[in-house]
Amino acid sequence: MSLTELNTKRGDATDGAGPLGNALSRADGPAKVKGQATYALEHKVDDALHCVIVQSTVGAGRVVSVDRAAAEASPGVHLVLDSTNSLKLRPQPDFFGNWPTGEEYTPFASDITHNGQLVAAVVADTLEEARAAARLVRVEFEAATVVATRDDPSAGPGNPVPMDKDWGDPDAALAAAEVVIEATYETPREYNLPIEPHGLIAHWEADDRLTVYEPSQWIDGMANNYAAWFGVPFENVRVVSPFIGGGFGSKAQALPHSAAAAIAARMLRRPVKLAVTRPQTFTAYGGRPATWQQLRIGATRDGKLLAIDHDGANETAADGTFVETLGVVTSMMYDVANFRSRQRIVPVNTVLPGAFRAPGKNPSAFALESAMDELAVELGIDPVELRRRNEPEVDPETGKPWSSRRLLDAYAAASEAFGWSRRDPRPGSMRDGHELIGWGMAVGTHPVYSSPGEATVRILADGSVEVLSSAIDMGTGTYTILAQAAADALGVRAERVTVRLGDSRLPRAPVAGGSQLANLMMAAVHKTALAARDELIALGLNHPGSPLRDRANTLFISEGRISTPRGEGLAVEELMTATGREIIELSRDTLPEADRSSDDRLKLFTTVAGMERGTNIPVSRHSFCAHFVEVRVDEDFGTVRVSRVVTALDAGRLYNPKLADSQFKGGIVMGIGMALLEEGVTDPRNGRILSANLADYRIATNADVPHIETISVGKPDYDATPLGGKAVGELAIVGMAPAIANAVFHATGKRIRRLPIRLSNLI
Ligand code: MCN
Ligand code: MOS
Repeated sequence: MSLTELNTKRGDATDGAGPLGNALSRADGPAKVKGQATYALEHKVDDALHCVIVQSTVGAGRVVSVDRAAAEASPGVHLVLDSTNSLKLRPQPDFFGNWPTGEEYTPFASDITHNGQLVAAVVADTLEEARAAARLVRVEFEAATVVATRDDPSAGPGNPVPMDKDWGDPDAALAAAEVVIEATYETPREYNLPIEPHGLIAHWEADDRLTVYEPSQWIDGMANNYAAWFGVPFENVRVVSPFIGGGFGSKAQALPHSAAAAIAARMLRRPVKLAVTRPQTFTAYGGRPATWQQLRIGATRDGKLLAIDHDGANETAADGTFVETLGVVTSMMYDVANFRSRQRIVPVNTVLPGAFRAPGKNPSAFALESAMDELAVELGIDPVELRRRNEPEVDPETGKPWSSRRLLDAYAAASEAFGWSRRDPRPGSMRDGHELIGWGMAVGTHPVYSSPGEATVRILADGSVEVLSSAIDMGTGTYTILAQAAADALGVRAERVTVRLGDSRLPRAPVAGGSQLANLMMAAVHKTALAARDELIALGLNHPGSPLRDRANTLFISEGRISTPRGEGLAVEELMTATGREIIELSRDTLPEADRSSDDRLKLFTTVAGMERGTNIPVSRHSFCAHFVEVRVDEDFGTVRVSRVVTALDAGRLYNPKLADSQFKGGIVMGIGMALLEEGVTDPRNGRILSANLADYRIATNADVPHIETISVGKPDYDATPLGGKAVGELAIVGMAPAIANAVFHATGKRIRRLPIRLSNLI
C-alpha cells in the first residue's frame, strides 16, 4: 500500500467524524459580519473615475444620433462614449460558443434590440457628476415595432433548436394508452437578483495589462472574456473577486456594461468604476426566460407510463441565443419506453436571458411533476405510489446505470417525516377553519458535472496550511469546504488552513455553475494536499535533521502532529524547524495526462468544454430530491401560504452538512418565490420592464418561508465524483414549484399551470 493509498484510506475511515463531513460554520462568516469582507466595488483603487450608463428608451429600432456636447461640457466629465467614438473590441463567443455577427464588437448599441440597452456612457470625477451628465446625453431613436414577449402574436412559433430526443414510438404508444394527460405549463420571466448588484472597477496598469475587480462566478472565464475583447494575453488580465453577494448564474460572464467600463478605463488611462443600479440589473442580465411546455403523458390504468411527448419553448433575445433546455428532466426521471422532446426558442425584444439556478431543470420539472400529479388524480393513485411504479432501473435516455439514485429512500423518509399517510386524497377535503389545507409533493433532480480543477497547497513553517485556487465562493461555502478537504488529507485542524480564492492569478478553476464546483475542487485540493502530505512524511522519514528519521517505515499525521505507528512524534511546525524547511508547496490538477500538456488546456477552464467531458463516463450521475409541502389557502381571499416543507435529498456525500443544508433551504425558498411571487412584467407597447425593482418584482422573504425540514438520504457515491459528493447548489429549487402547485390543487381542486399562482386564480 502506498503512502497515498494509506492516507486516502484513513480519510475515508474518518468520514463523518473528521474535518470532512463536519458541520463547520462558514470560514468567511466573521469577516462578512464585521464588514471586513471586501466586495468588488469596495476595493480601494486610487484615482478611480465613475461611469454611468445611458440606456435605450425604446424596445426596438435604431439610434439616429447621440448628442454628447452638453454632457461633455458638464462639470467633472472626462469622457462621453457611444458606438461612434468608442474603442472597438474583438467579438467573442457566448457561453455556448455562439459567435456574434460582425468583425468588431462594441457594447454600445446602434441597432436597438431591447429597452434599457446600453447606448452611451459618461465618465466623470464623481458619481454625482457622472449621473448628472448622463441625463444631458441626447439620444434620438427611431423606434420600430416591439415584440415584447411571446404573448405578442407576431412573435411567431420561433425556431427549432437541434436538441431533439427520441426513442421508441411515442405516437403509437399515446394512441394505444388507456389514459392520456395533455396540458401546457408556463413559467414567467424570472430575474436572479443577487443581493450585490453587478458592477466593476477596471484598471489598466499598462496598455496591455488589465485588473478588474468584479463579482464573478467564473474568474478564469471572465478574465478570458476581457483578454479576447481587448486582444491581450490571458495572463495579462487579472480578475479579482474574493467575495460575491450571490449570483445564481448571473455572474459567470463579463457583460456589456463590463466592456464599457474597461473601454473607458483604457481610453482614459485611469481606473473606472461602474455600479449597476438595482433597476439596471433587470436590463444588464436577462434572467430565466419565460417558458411554455406542452406535455402529453400516456399511461396504463394501473399507472405504468407508456409515453412522454414534450414540446418546450423559451423566449430568447432578438440578437442572441439562450436555450432553457426543457427536455432535461422529462427524459430521465421515469421509466418510459417511448419518448420524444423538442425545443424551440422564440426571439423577442429583450436583453439576452441566461442561466438562473437550475436552468432547464427547474421549468422542465415544473411541467413533468405537475403532469404526474394530474395523472395520479386521473388514475386515483397516490402520487408517491405512481412515482414508485415508474422508478427506472437505469437512465432511460442513455441506458447507463445510475451512479446512485436513492429516490425511493427519499420518498420513504420524507413522507414519513411529513405524515403523508394521513392525507385524504380528495381535493378540498382537509381544512382548518376558513383555510383549505393542501398536501402536495414533487421530485427534483440535478445532473453531476465534472470539470477539471487545479490547486496549490502550502505547508508553512508554523505548521499552518494555505490552499490557493481561482475558484470562488458566492455564499456557497467553498472557503470552508476546501479548508476541510486540506485538513482532512493533511491531518491538521481546519482552523489551521487558510483558503485563498477569487483571483485569476491563482491556479485555474472552471465556472461555479452547474453545481459542480464543490466536487471538482474538493478532488483537486484532496489530491494536492495528499501530495503535500507525502512530502511532509518523506521529510520526516529521510531528512537528516528529522528526529523521526529511520524510526519507522511510515509516519502518520493527525491533529497537526507527525508520528510513528508507535506514537512518538512532534508537531508539524517542529519538523519544519528541525529540517530547516520554510515551506512545502505543491500544485496538482485533476486533468488527464493528455489534457495536461495540451495547447487547449486553458480552454478547459475558460469555456464549458470541460463540463461536457462527462458524457463518456459509463454511469449516469444525478442528485435527487423529493419535496413534500403543505399549503394553506384562504377560502375567501385566495391567498396561499406555504406552511410546512419536508424535503429528503440524495446528493451523495455531504462535505459539510450545515452548508449543504443552507444550500437546500436556499433552493426551497427560491422555489416558493417561483411558485407564488416571482414574475417579470414587460410593457407590451415598448418592451420596458415594469417590475424592475424589488417592490414590484417580489421574491420570497422571511414572512413567506415556513419551517423547512431537510433530510439527507445520500451515501458517498464514488462513481459520481472522486470524494463521493453529488450536486448540491441547484438541486432543491428543482421540483419545489410543482410541489406547491400540486398542494394548491389538493387544497382547492384548481390546477394552476401558469406560474406564479395568483389569488385571482383561486377565487
Ligand atoms: N456541498 C456539500 N457537499 C457536497 C456538495 C456541496 O456540502 N457534496 C456544499 C458546499 O458548502 C458547497 C455548496 O454546497 O460550497 C455548493 O456546492 P455545489 O453544488 O458544487 O455548487 P457550486 O459550488 O458550483 O455553486 C454554484 C451553485 C449554483 S450553479 C447556483 S446557480 C447557486 C448555488 O450554487 N447560486 C448561489 N448556490 C448559491 N448560494 C448562494 N448563497 N448564492 C448563490 O448565488
Ligand atoms: Mo448556476 S445557474 O449553474 O450558476
